[in-house]
Parts: sequence; structure tokens; C-alpha cells
Amino acid sequence: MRIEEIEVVHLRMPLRTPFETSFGRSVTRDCLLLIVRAEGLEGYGECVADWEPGYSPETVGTEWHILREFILPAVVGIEFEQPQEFCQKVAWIRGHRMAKAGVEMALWDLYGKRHGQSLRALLGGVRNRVEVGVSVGIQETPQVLVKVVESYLNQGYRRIKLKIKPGRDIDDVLAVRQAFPTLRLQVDANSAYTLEGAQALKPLDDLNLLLIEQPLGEEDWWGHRSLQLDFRTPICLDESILSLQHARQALEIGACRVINIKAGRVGGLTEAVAIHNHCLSLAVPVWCGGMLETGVGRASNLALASLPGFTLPGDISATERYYEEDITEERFTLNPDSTIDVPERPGLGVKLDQKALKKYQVNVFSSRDLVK
Ligand code: OSB
Ligand code: MG
Repeated sequence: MRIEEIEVVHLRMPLRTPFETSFGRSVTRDCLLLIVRAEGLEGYGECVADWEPGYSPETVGTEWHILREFILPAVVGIEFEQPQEFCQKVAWIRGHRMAKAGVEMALWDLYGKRHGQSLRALLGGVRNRVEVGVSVGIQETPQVLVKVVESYLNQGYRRIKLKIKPGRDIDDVLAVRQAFPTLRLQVDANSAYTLEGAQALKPLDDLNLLLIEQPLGEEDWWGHRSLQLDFRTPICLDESILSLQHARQALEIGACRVINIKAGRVGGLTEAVAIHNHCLSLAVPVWCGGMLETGVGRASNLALASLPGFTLPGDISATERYYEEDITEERFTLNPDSTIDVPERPGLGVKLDQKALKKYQVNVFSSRDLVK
């Protein structure tokens, strides 16, 4: 398959409700949509880098630059059979995993459409619906938080993740735990604590949480090891795991007992599956994280989460939890058993809503505009 053109579309999508984490508050979500054209087919991908470098040093701006100057010139006009060949082609480019993952996703979509197979089938997924939960942002007060959680439970979600930060941790989690004693509950600090500061989290160890996600800085694998030795609750790493090598070594030193897998963070679905396979071989549970994706990235997350080792519910909520209007014609809905169906059609199994695309488009460039 010869890649004829790649289009990069910068989108700014209004969130239905503001999303607050330890690193900031968002009212809109930016991302880059990748459209790869080959042999009369189109493949779609989503680069999940955000506008601001609060979660990752990779942003819409840095990934736009890397795509335009390095990734697109390296792959347009090239013959590809498997999406994995793309990873080798761009391996010399350091970092910028989210940009690579966006293009790789589009190549998987193309590959699936070409061969009439769903992404789930291509990746080796074993489920046609996956268990999901909601990631709930920091609210005004613990009382408001309990109300927000209750509204999600009323919608049918059976697992809740609470965002925490220093000063907004124990009281919030305790309030939710007291209101819902048997709820499957977990927390995410997005790197907000120091090892010393994380001592304040000790009371969480008695609240029967599924896991504590990324309490310390992303480079503090050894600090997470100390914390895991001190806590009964499993520590889960998100920001700290950028590759299979990180996953291997983190587990080897005991820095965590669970891993949150996001294809964007680790450079694509190929690496994400490799991390899954490694964890499965060690019986380490994994789950699929989210980045407030559009329908394109959500379809990819659902396919990934259908693999056998994804035994914990993912941060993959229904479309309406995020966006009033999405850029895909498909809207994902929650089943009564807190699952979402995995798309069955070839590739990602989604169609773009051109009207919505135009509405949320901030900027666009095509490989055709590049100077040869
Ligand atoms: O840390 O998991 C995270 C959203 C943006 C950036 C980082 C994270 C998140 C979420 C939301 O928790 C998950 C979702 O898409 O629902
Ligand atoms: Mg996280």
C-alpha cells in the first residue's frame, strides 16, 4: 500500500463539563486528527497530545512540528504492508510518541479496511464489549463530588476514578467511599506528590481502592517502589511508562502492580500490545487509560481493551460524557452492565462527520503542501 497523502487537522472540541486534574482545568480538548490516503481508502488516527504540557511534554504544537517536518516526509510516498513497518521507519525520531501513535493508528485503520478486518480482530481482541468506568475531575467540594459520582452511577457506570491532588485527596475520597461503600473506586494523582508528601495518602490504604495511579513524578520509578513497599493498595503507573522497556523494569523493581496502557503515551498500538503481552505473561493486570479522545481514539481504545489481559475497567466512557457533538458519526453508548461495545466494522469502524469536523477545525495541513 503506497501512502499518497497525509492530512493533519488540529481540532478544538468543547467539553460538556470542565475537567480538572492536579495539573489544571480544561474546558476544551485539542487534538490532531490524522487522515492517511492510499489506494482510494482513508485511514483515521488521533494524536492525543493536549494543548498544554501539563500531562506530557508532548503538545499539539510540538507534535504538529514533528509531524510536518519529520514524520510525514519520512512516510509519504512509501510502500507499507504492516503498520509495524512504520514504527521502524520513524524509530530514529526521538520521543514524540503521541505523534507517531496518531499516524500508526491511521495505518491500522487503513490496513483493516484493506483486509476487511476490524482492529479488534487484528490486535487479537477476545471480547466484543469491554468493561468501562468514568474518570471524575476535581470538583468544588467533596459534597459536589459525591453528587457528580452519584449521577454517573445512575447512568450505569460501575467503576469510578477520582482525580486527586495535595489538599484535595483524603476528604474527597472518604466522602465518596462513605456514600458508596462497595463501589469499585480508584484514584489518580497525575504525578502531583513527592515521596514525603505522599505520606498524606496513607489513610487511602484503608479505603479498599482498586489502585492508586501515578502518585509521584513520572521519572520517579524508585520512589514508586518505596511507596509500593509501604502501601497494600496496588500502585498503578501511567505517565512513568513510555515503553515496553519501562514496563519491564518498573515491574522488575516493584515500582507498581498494575499498568495503565495508553497507546498514545507509548508510541502506538504495536507497543501497547507488547506491554499488554508482557504483563499478561506475568499475570499483572492492565487497563486502558483515556485522553478524552474523540470517537476516533475511542474506537481504538475499545479495540485495545478487548485484549485478554485488560482485566480492569478502562477510562473509556460514553461519548456523551465528553462531547455534545463528536467528529464521528458513531456515538458510543453505555450498556446497562457498564460496558461499551467494541466496533465490529473493518479498521476502527468509524466514519467522520464532515460538518462537525469543519466546525471544530482550527488549522490543517497536508503532505501535499510540503516543499519537496
Ligand atoms: O491521567 O488518565 C489520565 C485525561 C487526560 C490526561 C490524562 C488523564 C486523563 C483522564 C481521563 O483521566 C480519562 C478519559 O479519557 O476518560
Ligand atoms: Mg492517569
